[in-house]
This record gives sequence, C-alpha cells and structure tokens, in this order.
Amino acid sequence: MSRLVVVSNRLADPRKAAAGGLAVALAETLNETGGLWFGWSGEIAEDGAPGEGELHRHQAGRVTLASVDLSREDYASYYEGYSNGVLWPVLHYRVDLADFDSGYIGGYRRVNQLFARKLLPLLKPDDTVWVHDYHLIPLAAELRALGCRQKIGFFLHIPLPPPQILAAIPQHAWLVRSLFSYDLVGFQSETDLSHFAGYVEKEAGAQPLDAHRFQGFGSTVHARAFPIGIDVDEFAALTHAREAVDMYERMAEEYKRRRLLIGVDRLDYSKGIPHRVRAFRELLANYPENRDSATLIQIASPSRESVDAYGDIRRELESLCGAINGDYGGLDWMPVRYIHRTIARKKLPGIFRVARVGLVTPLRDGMNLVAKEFVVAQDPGDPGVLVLSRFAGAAEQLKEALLVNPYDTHGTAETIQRALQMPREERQQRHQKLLARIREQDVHWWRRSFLQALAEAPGS
Ligand code: GDG
Repeated sequence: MSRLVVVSNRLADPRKAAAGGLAVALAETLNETGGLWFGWSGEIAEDGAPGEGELHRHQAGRVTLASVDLSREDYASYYEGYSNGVLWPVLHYRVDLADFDSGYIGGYRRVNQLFARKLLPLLKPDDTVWVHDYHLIPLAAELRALGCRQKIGFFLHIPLPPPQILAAIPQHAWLVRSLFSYDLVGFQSETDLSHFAGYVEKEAGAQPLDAHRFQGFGSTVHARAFPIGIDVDEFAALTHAREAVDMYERMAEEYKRRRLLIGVDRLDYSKGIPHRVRAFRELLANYPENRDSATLIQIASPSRESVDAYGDIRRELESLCGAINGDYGGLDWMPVRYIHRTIARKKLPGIFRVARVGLVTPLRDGMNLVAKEFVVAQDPGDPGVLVLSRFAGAAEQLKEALLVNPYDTHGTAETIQRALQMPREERQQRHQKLLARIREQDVHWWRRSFLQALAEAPGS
C-alpha cells in the first residue's frame, strides 16, 4: 500500500483516539503506511508576511505531522473570510449570510499556494494524497501547477448546493474547475453528487461519461458519494466506560419522573437549533401532558465566535430558551436546559443513552455524526427514538429514523410527540435496523471505500 498523505486545515495527533473525528478515521492507514499529515499549525504569526509560514515537523509514533503557521492577514482572509464567511454559508444554502468581500479570495488562493509549496518537497513519488474539505478545494490544482503527479483525492465534508446556489459565489467556475485537478472527488450524499453533476453539465458544459465520471476543462474526474461513518466500536466502548455509565446513572436518577430529549451540536446556524427549540415549545403548547415532564437538554458547544452570524444565533437561542422557561417552567422543573459549553466526549454517550428522543434537526448538514452516535449509545432493549432532519446527509442512510422538515415547526412538534409515544417494540425494530446500517457503513468502511476508489481511478 502506498504511503497515505492527509491534508486538512487542522491536524490532530492520531494517537489520541479521544480526539474523535478525522483522527480516529485515518489513524489506522496513517499508522500502517507510516503516513504524513499536513495542515495549518493553528498558530498565527503576528509579524508573518502573507503567503509565508514556518514549517514544523514532528513525529507522532509512525506518523509525521507537518504544519505551517499563517500570517494574521492570511488567517483573516483565508480562514475567517473565504472559508467560513463565503464557502461555509453558501455551501449550506445560506447565501444570505455570506460576506462576499472581494479581498478574501486572494488570501484563500495564497494559503492554498503556500500549502502546495510546503507540501510538495515532502512528497514521495508513489504517495497517495487525500485532501479534506472546503478550505482546500484548489490545492490539487496548485500542486499540479508545481509538477505534482501523485494520485490526489478530495473529500467534501459539507454539502454541495444546487448549481444556482453555488453560482452565487463569484469564483464558482474557478472552484469547480479546480476539482478537475483531483483524480477522485468524494461527497457525503447522492444529493450532493447530483448537484455536482448538474453544475458541470449546466454551467460548465462538461459531459458525464457515466454516472461517476465527468469530462471537462481538459481532464476527467471521478466523483462519488462516500457517506462518512463513525467508529462504532470506539463509541460503543465509550458508552460502557465508567464516565458514561456514571453520567447515565446520575441523569437517569435525576430524570426518573421525566422524559429527556437531547440535542448536541456545535453552535452553528446550519444546525437548526432555534427551529428545534420552537418545535419543542409547540409540543408543550399543543400537548399539555408533556408539561412538568418533557425536558430538552440542548448542548451547543462554542464555535467560531468571532464571526457575526454566530453571535446572532447565540443571542436568539438565549432569549428563546429564557422565554420558554419563563412561560412553562415551575419551581422544580425547567423545560429547557441550554448549555453553551463543550461537554467531555466521554460523558456524551451517557447523556444520549438516558434520552428518550434524540433531536438532530439541522437545516442543512453534510452528514451529521451526532445522529449516528445517538443510535450507537442506545440500550437495544429500550432504545430512544432518533428524530432526524431530512436535510442532513445522514437521512439518506437512516431511513428508520423519524424524518422531519425542520422548517415545519408544527410537523416537527407532531413528530416529537409521536417519538415520545412510540411503543417499545417499534423503537426496538427501528433501532436494530439503524444500528445495523451504521455498523455496516462505519468510518473504516468509508476510509477503505474512498482509498480503494482512489487507487482504482486512472491517474492524471
Ligand atoms: C462536519 C460537517 C459532517 C458536538 N458537541 C460536542 C461534541 N460534539 C461532537 C459530536 C460529533 C462532532 O462533534 C460533530 O460532528 P457533526 O457531524 O455533527 O458536525 P460538524 O462538526 O459540523 O462536522 C458534518 C462532519 O464534518 C464529518 O464529515 O458529518 O456534516 O458539518 O462527533 O459528538 N463533542 C464533545 N463535546 C461537545 O459539547 N466532546
């Protein structure tokens, strides 16, 4: 197997499995192949020049971690500006929240060029390079411009919107053309793939050679959906470890007279948290039997606080939760517990397991791993019910969840009521099917499928 080189905006030490996410997903292959992980160090060089950054290297077991610092100006335009101020909102269909400052694109391009320049000398001839996410769309084009011939794959962790929405980005044509420098492009869902196919056909006149091969801009690219999964065994082990069990027992005791609903998200406008809280308010209004009983715990871990839209959603949530507690709460019952902090990962499965309903209702989400974690943490004999947005990538796989349209407050409230009333037998049947699919298409399956498809894709 050729050496795996992973490139992502941020990197993590793959030995620290508790880090979760990409580190757990890629650790096995990085270790087996003595791989390299390259990205931004997380450091901002206050007096650094734009387009420059010091390279740091260190060993994490068999894996080499190589990272570069960013200048203050590059951080502002590449990371906060173009990646999180333009690409994140538009790719989540939120053109209204985008900040199309024409100064950002220069920094985005410059940092991708910097990454290409620093990475190229570290590559060996038969390396396989796997680039991750929207921060680095043009990286392969920049590497190719410097003469890189290695296989390069790209995986987009967030959605790809329909062509008309993508076209709102002033540089949309350049971005999509950049994707043709990869040998393989992976999306989270068939929906995202169909948007890519639609875009290249309508906007770029590129011809599909078959369902997964597209010809355009003088080259051919393979594109497919590879729905990302979780490490099921790791999360199941976490569920039965002491911290989670302690958490479960404490919460089960505290809420034994009541029924818990749980939401766990980064505090991001794509996650639909205010919509969810409004649906919960409607549940209390329309089904009074839930008063003094149904309790929503919403954990919203802080995220990108310096961006304006994040401050707005934080304020909206605080006032919404305060109003519901004021209207419905009593001396010994608060309907909503809103926690704007990050909770230790080891405790999460305990909270998931005690909940009767898991609310995963993003307005738009690439995949949403919380949906999968919630299912894995359940007691198969008496499982909770997953209420899932039809607009999460996970909805393509998790058909036995109760699917909702998060914009439909009334419909979501009705579905939550159905979840609270679902008989045990139906809950067991649905849970069994969901768990089987999550297990079958876990993160190791995802990694193997992508790398195999990349190995089989003809080189450029
Ligand atoms: C992007 C895409 C795609 C959340 N709060 C806490 C906490 N978390 C953990 C969850 C889960 C992870 O963070 C979130 O993953 P998601 O998939 O839900 O969402 P994004 O962060 O937006 O991830 C997404 C993903 O990439 C992978 O491709 O699925 O669509 O947007 O693991 O458990 N963890 C801890 N404390 C918290 O308070 N410890």
